[in-house]
Amino acid sequence: MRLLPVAVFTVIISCAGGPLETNKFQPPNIVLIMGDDMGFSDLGCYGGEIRTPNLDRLAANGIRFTQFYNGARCCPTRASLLTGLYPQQAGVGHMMSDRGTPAFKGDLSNQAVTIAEVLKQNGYSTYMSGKWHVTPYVVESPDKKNWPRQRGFDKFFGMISGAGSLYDPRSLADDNDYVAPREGFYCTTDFTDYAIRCLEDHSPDHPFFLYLSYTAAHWPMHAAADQVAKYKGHYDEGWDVMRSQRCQRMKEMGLIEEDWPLTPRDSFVDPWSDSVPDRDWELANMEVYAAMVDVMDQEIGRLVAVLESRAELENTLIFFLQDNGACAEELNWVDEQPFTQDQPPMQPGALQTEMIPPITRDGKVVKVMKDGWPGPPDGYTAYGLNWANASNTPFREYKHWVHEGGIATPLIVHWPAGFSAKGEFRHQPAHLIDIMATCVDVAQADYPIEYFGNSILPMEGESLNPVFHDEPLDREAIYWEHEGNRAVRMGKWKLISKARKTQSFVWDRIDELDLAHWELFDMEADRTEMNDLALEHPEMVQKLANMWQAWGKRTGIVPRPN
Ligand SMILES: [Ca+2]
Repeated sequence: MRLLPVAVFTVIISCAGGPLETNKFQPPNIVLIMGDDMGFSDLGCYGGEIRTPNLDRLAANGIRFTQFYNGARCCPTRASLLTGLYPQQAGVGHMMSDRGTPAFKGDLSNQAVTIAEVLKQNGYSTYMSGKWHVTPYVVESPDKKNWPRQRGFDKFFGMISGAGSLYDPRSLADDNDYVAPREGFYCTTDFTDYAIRCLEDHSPDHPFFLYLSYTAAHWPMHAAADQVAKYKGHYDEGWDVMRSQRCQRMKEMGLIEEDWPLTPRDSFVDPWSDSVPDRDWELANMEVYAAMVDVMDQEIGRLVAVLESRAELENTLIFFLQDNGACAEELNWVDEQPFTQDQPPMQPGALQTEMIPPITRDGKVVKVMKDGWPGPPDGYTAYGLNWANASNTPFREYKHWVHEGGIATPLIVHWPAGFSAKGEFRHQPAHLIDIMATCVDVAQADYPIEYFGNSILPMEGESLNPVFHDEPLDREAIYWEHEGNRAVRMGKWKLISKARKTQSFVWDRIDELDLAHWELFDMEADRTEMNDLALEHPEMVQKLANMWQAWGKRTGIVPRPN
């Protein structure tokens, strides 16, 4: 375990023989902040045109990872992030339904511990605000064994489930009880308010861990009109211009290489023109999306200001990341809404249990996608594939897939007392599993072999602390599986197989080593995954596919349940 010279404070204690100098390790506070369903290049400090001065400031005074990876979707990412295991080892290989094997139980495994459980045992106070989404959402008499309070958090306010209205989210809970939102509730603001209250009530005689998990900028596109107004007209030149401008900025920043080609516009996206179908509705979606990210950044600024005012910013390790790539979902699976006319307002205190509320709290019918308008509570829209393609510049594919557009995320790390680098990039590939290992390392914490009688799987990740100091990361490979999409990254090589939807996925065939369906990319020469080298390097395909298969068996993914 590395000792951090800058985080070691000298104290003098008295003893019989006179003053004795000794070193007292001061573990850092840890703040882990995550955005939801965002593209790789949305933030200003990752090439985006959305105004994110607070995250940009953390990046300028810290480091940015250029090849950090998540788990392609909300729940697997959260399970992996919280436990330092691959999602399947933590019991959340897919969503929150039980598919019959431990890897796909859809509920956090008792062979996993959360970062909060580990740090709490090592003297930290542990707070969580925001989206949980690693246990099933049950309305009546839920089993709460995997709610945050039972998984290591001293305090919790947020959503047990995944998506919902940002004004009236379903499954909102305060500690162990479902609650209704206050008047004027908005997820991003209220989650931050709660996090700030935790910090203000925290006694500084010991460190804290805060997990702040926003639902911005997951659909629906919800933001206040005054925030959206700031982006009015900003996207009138359309998604093609947005893509080329982002790509250019990323190259100028040194975030991506000059010779990596921008991926072509997704074949399902129309070239932008003023006569593109539903032009104004499309533009309004992107304006609201930008406002959602902007508001999140403002709220992060508010939290950082509290740390600063309490003189805690210096020795607080802050992470910011996103849970999956931009989301191309267009809600085309949504049934018709039950009401066509406005209804009486909901009773104060009535719980919201619907992902898409049929009415707003004041009784207006909630209208979905093109029946509605982005922004206010009675609209329930997604920005869809058109803008997701631009949001993920320069990559291809989206949330769900394990191409770079699905799994590449910014990772901003800020910790003035921990490392001296300012504004630098780190190009080492790293993954969610490394966050637990990093927390254990910098807190000099013990990671349990056994927890409340259950044997605990060893951590899968590596501490990123050496990378903070620009030292290499020692690892063999990183692996993914989501909905039958498979990938492995070893050094510069990345092998990918996309699940074939025409064959009702490949659940029953995942044991086959099907060379024809693998793509191989040299990520140093071609991070945008444009030049498939599988036929040129069949031996590398075989090697990596064998590694993936061994990993799949070790983690319980293979054989795949029906
Ligand atoms: Ca997500």
